[in-house]
Amino acid sequence: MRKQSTLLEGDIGTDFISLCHFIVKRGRKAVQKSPRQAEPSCISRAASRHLCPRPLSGPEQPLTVGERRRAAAPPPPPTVGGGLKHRLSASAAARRAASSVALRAPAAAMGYAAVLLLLLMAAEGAAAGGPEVHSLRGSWWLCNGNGSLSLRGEVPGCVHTALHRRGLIQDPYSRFNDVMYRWISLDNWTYSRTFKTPFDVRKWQKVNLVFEGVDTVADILLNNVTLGRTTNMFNRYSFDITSTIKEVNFIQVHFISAISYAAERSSCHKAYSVPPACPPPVQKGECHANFIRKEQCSFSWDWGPSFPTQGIWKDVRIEAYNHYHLIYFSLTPFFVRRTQQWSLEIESIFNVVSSKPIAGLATVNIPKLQTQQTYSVKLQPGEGSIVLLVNINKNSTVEPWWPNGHGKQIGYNVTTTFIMEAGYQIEKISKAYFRTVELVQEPIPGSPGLSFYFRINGLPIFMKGSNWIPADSFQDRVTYNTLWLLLKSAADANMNALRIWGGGIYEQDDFYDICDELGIMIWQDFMFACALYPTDQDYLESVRAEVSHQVRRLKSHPSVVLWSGNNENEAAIASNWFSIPHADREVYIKDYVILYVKNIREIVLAEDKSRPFVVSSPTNGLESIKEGWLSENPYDTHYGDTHFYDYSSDCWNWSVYPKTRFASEYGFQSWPSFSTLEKVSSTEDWSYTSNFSLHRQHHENGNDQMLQQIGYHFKLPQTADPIKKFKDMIYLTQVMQAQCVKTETEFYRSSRSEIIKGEGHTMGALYWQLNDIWQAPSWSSLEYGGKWKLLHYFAQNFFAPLLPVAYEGNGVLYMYGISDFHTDHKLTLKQVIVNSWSSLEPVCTLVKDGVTVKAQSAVSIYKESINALLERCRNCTRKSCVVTFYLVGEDGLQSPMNHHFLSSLKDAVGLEKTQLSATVSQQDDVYIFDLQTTAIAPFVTLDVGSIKGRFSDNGFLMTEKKKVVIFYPWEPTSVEELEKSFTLTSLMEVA
Ligand code: BMA
Repeated sequence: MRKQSTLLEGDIGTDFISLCHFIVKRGRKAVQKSPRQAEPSCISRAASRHLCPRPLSGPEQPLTVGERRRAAAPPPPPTVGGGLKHRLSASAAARRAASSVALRAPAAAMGYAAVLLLLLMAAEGAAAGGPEVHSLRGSWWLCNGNGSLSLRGEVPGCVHTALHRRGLIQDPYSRFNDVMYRWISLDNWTYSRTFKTPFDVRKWQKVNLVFEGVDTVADILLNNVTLGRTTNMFNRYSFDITSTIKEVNFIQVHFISAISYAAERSSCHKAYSVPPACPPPVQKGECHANFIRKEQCSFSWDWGPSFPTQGIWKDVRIEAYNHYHLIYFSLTPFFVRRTQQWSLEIESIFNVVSSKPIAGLATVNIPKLQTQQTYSVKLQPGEGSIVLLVNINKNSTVEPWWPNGHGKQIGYNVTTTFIMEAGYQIEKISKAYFRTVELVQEPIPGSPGLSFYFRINGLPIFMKGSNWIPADSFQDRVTYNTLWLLLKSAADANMNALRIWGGGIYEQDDFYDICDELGIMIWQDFMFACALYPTDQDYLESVRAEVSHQVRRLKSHPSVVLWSGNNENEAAIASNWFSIPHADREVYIKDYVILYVKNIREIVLAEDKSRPFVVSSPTNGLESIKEGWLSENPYDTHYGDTHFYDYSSDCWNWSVYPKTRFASEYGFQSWPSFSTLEKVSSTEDWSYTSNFSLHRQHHENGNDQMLQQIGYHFKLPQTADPIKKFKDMIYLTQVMQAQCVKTETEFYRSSRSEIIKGEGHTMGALYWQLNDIWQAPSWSSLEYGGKWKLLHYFAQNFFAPLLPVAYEGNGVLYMYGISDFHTDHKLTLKQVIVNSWSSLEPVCTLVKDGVTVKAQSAVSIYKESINALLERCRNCTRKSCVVTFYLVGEDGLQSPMNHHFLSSLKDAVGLEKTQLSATVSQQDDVYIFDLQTTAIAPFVTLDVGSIKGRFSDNGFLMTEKKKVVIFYPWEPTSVEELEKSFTLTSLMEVA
């Protein structure tokens, strides 16, 4: 990058900041100083919990003194990751593998008498006696550290949402509230409630209190007995409460401020510092996020606010059972090349209470694939896994799961039944998806280095998509509908992949279910980003449990195609973002390898052999491994993936972009639309230079960078009307962003099939970033609330399966035909139309028949010198004409219309003020916008304010008198409502 900021020297003991985006080749990461943090004490500070009153009237009756069923024993240590902690050691894993083999014995090996007996038991109702599950979701009491605030709050939920719902604070996203409400995260809150045990506890051998997610550091008490402490929001915690539970119970979850905890952990790490200490001041965030296993961006990011929440953010329940209990259940497919047969690995992880092994039968039935197999199994006391290897009937045709645009997303119903000699029968009904995934890193003829691409079901797939960040600072506001709208929008824009970025969260189950359904491949980062991390024993233990839990939870999803250790941490060390003195480097390299290679990678490989793993993004992949897991230059275009940002070069100039193997991050900022900002701002905020506009911009110089980029090709608004000026600026930032990301993405897609000077073979374009966490300027293409920015409409086109792309080099206009189709297509390049800006009638057209665009390739389809073209189209100059073009094939096959500007639009000659008009009508569930123009209009934009929905096209170049645009509403609306909110803009309206 042309990074303007300079690197300030400092030793590691100084508080640091990291700017987490960075630019390849062109510079180093900017590091700035920030005020030193107050030194916290190393003594664990208990929250002021005694001040927190017990509820007098809670969601249920206040606690009465009840009989404790058993004498209160000292609390057992909590088990994390579903109580499977001990199984993570290498020897334990080996033991498990050995026992798994024994369990694969077919039922025939078991005596027939025993089989019969078990089946009889099943018939006689062994199904009875299954576990009792009692949810503790719902209304809890919340109170702050000194007891001055006490209120009801929902679980799952967090303190901020509870305060807002009760009217005690305003919308935290409004105006400057992120900094005003800092006190909420600095306080130590307590969640509590009473509950009656809805079953007779004497009937159960084991009762557990299970938290699917606690955010983050909290002491858990039941009936005033401390059960343990949670310290990792990504873990599942299970506490044995068999001897603590009573008929009526009082549960307390005493939180400690995540900010104070992180500071304390950092100050206790005395041997050496683990930078960065603090985010840059422009982010208005909190320090030491890397010392707490919590959503890293909740301490602020360059697109997001600082809301380090406290709360019980996932399900919490009581589970009571006898004999055994199923904790995890997963299905992973494998294709056995030797036999050309699919197999399914079904892994069940049990907790067995009985002191003796429990034998039984497991039956797997996949009716559609005429596959049924029965196995004799034996559950050993304690925790352990059963692995069933199901060979799919060779005579059945298995339809594989395909990414969006490449085929269907077929899944098969699988019923797995466990009938055991003791206890109850378990029947699991699930879906199995069959697909293979390989990350191909092999030599490419004519190029140094290695390829880096995904082969799905044996077919190379170009990954098209973007990067996902958390959809809200308050996860309890993220509903199924929120996720569906965002992910469907990704699929509708022809995306087939998203990277879940490592500074956020492992997403909720619904997210992955929707991706399975829509064919969106997931590149899943582990949650480490833009920082170095500690590796002390308890931290590592916590991470190990987290990784194992998340892999077990997610590995059945066909959408997940890659595990990736972290975001940019290989680069952080390699490019020395944190100015680590050379002599100290080894310590950090060692920690890096311990964390991502010796722990995370080992666990992932042991838990899931069905998908690839890379240690970082960006990385050089195999080359990084060769260089000791850290490459000298992880941005090398000949290996792995790259992240690339350059805000100062003219983004229309494709020659600035790296001809990489895989572009996993790149992008430009824009502002969200006025209707989105209006909800969280006041009239005085509505200017590009207001305090509000500065406050919301978390990326150093972000607003100026946008201005600079706009200035290359567009005139800035001059109007005296301040609100119009603000709206025009917003519009221009969106036009600029859409055009920049279009140019860059088209460059990556065009580079798919060629090697030039050893570079190329690009097989992925994931721009930064898909969605927003709040209403602020960012790199996103979808605004907070789901509204499509112009970039998203452009993405729909630039990710189209069939696309012609134009670019200039040395005065020559080249066109490429890009196809993601599985078969070759004979097409017509129809047409290259040249329009003069001043007329809706084309000056000249060119039709080129018999253009072959091979399956899954990018090929050159047209070449003409600009001078020849201008000459051919009489009276044209670079400034007075524009080129549009598209591809047409048989059976209605058609690419989107694309265009190429021959000069900057600020220099265009002949562009006139247009009279744009539209009429709206309803047709079934959609609305039709009939547009008319009196002259060519660039970047025509339809907007219906806050009415939820999207248009079929937007931000287009209108070169014909009429155009029909469809509006797909996401909630009920009417012609009248649409007309009221409707505005129509083009570049010519910016004055
Ligand atoms: C990348 C990401 C994020 C960041 C983005 C924009 O490096 O990994 O950390 O938000 O750049 O700066």
